[in-house]
Amino acid sequence: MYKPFQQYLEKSLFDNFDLHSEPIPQGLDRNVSERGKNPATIQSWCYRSPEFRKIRYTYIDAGVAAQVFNGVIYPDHRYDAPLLGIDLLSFGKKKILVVIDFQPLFRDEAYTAKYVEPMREMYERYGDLAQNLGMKFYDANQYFSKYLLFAKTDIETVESRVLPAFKDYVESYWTMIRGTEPSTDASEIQRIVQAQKDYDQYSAERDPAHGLFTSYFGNEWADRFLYEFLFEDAVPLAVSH
Ligand code: BLA
Repeated sequence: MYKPFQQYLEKSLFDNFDLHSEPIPQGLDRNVSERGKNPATIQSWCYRSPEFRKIRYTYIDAGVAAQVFNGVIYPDHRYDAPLLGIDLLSFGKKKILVVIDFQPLFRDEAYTAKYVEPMREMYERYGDLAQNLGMKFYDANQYFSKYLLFAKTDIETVESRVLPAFKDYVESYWTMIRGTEPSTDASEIQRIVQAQKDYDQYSAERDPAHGLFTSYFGNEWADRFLYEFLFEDAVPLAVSH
């Protein structure tokens, strides 16, 4: 159900950037589970380009039980720009949740003016997808912008509204990165390295998908997937889930 999103992203990436494939750790690029009622397949892709140090996305296809398209694009450390975050979820037709955001690395006023405020016009075109839903797992004030699209919706709206919004966010993310001057200052770059690392740590610790990965593929695989691929710059906590 989210395959058109993946196809669009892939084509737009290849059309706009000089992509190189990045290896995915052994056994994490693809897995198939026969545990559930429906067989579940998870598959991931990873690239880099001069502008982006890590482009990763994952598709989970468990038939009607689960369809997920999740991805994060990390700019090169010379750019303080937000990350592009995508989480499109569908569980058994009734529960469809879509999240698309330019995920800010910093929260100060200058940063917000530079990267978040320009999203406003685009955001306002999709008012129906900006539902102000409360967050259970994450803190909406950390690594989310106030112009994120976050909606509980249905299959028709995914096609008619979410896909156009997704394309708009993706294209304007490319425009944003092109308009950003890469830093050459070592201490500024170090600050960005740390902020992206903090994002991985925060995300790995909060990720609501660990249970989903465990139910299909087991706890060991779930831990590896989280800490060796999705959020590889995070350090596992001493106590596991
Ligand atoms: C919520 N994301 C969720 C949920 C799951 C996933 C299972 C909980 C849905 C629920 O029951 O309410 C799934 N997360 C995944 C999967 C992967 C993952 C499958 O990382 C990896 C393959 N999440 C992101 C990114 C964003 C994001 C990049 O990974 C940013 C756009 C947002 N996901 C996001 C938000 C919620 C969510 C805001 C709601 C969480 C909350 O209520 O706190």
